[in-house]
Amino acid sequence: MERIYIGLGSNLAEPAAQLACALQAMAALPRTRLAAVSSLYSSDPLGPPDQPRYANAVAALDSELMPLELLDALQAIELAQGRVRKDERWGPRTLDLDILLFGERMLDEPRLQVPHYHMHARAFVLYPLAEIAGGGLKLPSGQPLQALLDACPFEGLEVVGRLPGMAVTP
Ligand code: A4P
Ligand code: MG
Repeated sequence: MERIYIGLGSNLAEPAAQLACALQAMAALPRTRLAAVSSLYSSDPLGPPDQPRYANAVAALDSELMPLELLDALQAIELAQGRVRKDERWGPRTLDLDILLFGERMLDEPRLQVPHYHMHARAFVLYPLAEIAGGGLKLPSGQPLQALLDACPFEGLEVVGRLPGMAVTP
């Protein structure tokens, strides 16, 4: 059983509902328990500016799935919720599920890099992650989450509530 943190993002087709639906789907994965969910955040889009604001959250899973099994499962959830992969980088999407941390693992495979390559400087990842993991969490590099938070202002980010029916705490 390993503790895994997932970053959720959406900025199309009722973003908050997309995240709630994705949480239900993750909770239903085999050999997996949904252990914690952050508040729901609204964030300025990173990437092309002519796109709607994002809904973001972070969830903790306890799972016996192997990393690539989990990635397959998450991509199936993205597809089930209407995700269309486009060429435009960082463009709008109905659902993005990123594996931020997978236990203590450092993975560098063609389909999967963990820790997630962009988590270190993104407020919409770091603040919800800290909410459920605590600033004392250490990355596999040994770097404390708190050090990343100190270098990343709470900017363009807003707590907008809880995800419906998801008041799950550690
Ligand atoms: N992949 C490799 N490592 C991982 C991982 N740790 N977790 C591979 C998940 N996937 C991983 O992902 C492309 C490929 O990355 C996958 O096929 C998988 O094998 P994708 O979801 O198809 O592409 P993407 O998400 O468009 O690209 P990228 O570079 O991952 O984008 P990001 O970094 O996810 O950024 N602004 C706000 N405010 N909030 C957001 O949530 N999100 C993005 C997307 C842009 N701007 C945003 C937000
Ligand atoms: Mg992604």
